Amino acid sequence: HTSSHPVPAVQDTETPAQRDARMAWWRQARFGMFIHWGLYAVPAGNWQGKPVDGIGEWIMYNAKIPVADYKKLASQFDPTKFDAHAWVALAKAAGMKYIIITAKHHDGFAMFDSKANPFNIVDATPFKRDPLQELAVEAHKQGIKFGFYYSQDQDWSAAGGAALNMDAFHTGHWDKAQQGNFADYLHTKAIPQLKELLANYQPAAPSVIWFDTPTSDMTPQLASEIVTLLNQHPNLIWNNRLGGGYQGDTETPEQHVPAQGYPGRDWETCMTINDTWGYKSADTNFKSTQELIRTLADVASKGGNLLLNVGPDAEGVIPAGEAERLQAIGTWLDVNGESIYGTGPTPFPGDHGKFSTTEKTVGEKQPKWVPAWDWRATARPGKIYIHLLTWPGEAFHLSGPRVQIKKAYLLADPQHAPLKYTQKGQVLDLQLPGKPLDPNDTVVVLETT
Ligand code: FHN
Repeated sequence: HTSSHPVPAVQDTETPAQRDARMAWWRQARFGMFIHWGLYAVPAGNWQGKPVDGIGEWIMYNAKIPVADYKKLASQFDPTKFDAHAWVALAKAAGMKYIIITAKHHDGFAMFDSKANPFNIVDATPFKRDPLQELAVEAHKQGIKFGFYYSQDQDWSAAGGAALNMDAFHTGHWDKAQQGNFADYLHTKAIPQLKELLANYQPAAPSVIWFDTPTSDMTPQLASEIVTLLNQHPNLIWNNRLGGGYQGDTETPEQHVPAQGYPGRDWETCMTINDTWGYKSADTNFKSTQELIRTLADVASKGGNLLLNVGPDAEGVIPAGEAERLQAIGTWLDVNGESIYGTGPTPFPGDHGKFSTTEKTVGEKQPKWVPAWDWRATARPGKIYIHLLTWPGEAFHLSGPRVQIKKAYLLADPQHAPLKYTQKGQVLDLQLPGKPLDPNDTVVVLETT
């Protein structure tokens, strides 16, 4: 194996078969829960009585809150309504197969019991509990995978922690307390905390470390020190946001579904339900259940996973607008999960959308691929699933199947009554009922064996 990395990572040294085995559960999963929860839930988007523009977990940066003032928020953080069992049960009811929670976001506050740094939920708040421990144990009990998001690079409350220089008018830092040496920060905070996260949650050890987001401070040499640690946990999956030239396991498009997915790479779209990751009391701009189900079908049709975010509040409650939508997605998946979990991408290449530069979404500024909600396909050996996202009427015309269709039926029809169709060459004409069984996504199964 050849690798230009100072320390080869698991992806550099494993065989394709070993990789397939390591990624197997993740590729089956298709749908996970992202949780952005931290001190920023206390101000909830407001500072000194005024709303602060931007995403909730960036309030420290956007309002240029001095480190000492931000740290004072910890004394007000007492999420007594937090219920690990209920959160994991909600993820399961939604049909999600894994949970990734912010162990430490860019603000530098650790949501776990950390001996490496006192700015953490056990030492600095009246709550004194480790919610990540409780969640890890519950996830293990309820049989769902669990992982940690960790902001290894940006840390706005530690001396030497990086901050992005977002534009010409701001330097990366706004408080003298942030000045320091990045390598020192890494050696005294980030790496020791990553060690804690990897070691202290037995038997519910994390399955994923979700890094976010490298700056130029993360040199290949520094990143390789983290890789040395990751290499001690051979089953771990980690994303492409470590930095230092490491590609990791997964591509991580944010707030959009890529036009063609990433053929040959594992990938996962992360997305908010409203317009913020961390809780903002004023943001109730929730996407519809229909849009979320369509997005899941879109992602699956390109062979990816959807990591859908919730932003619990400072009491430890997942906003009702988010929980309700998750329940509704779960209801759809109860009937239609076969067309999502463990499926492969569409056998019918072609575009279902267009690029737009005007689309405004959180986090990214590049042109976005804007989906058309016509139909999508997913597949597994012997079966093709046609996801009808907009009802085509009583006739559906499909160009493309290269194999003889043996039977067609609606997945949501408990009888699986056969649908009439004609197939001539690579053209299939399907007769459908006048109305969809489910306006969100009615799935037609085409059996090919
Ligand atoms: O800056 C963060 C943001 O707050 C959020 O955590 C997202 C989630 O993918 N990641 C970063 C931006 O890429």
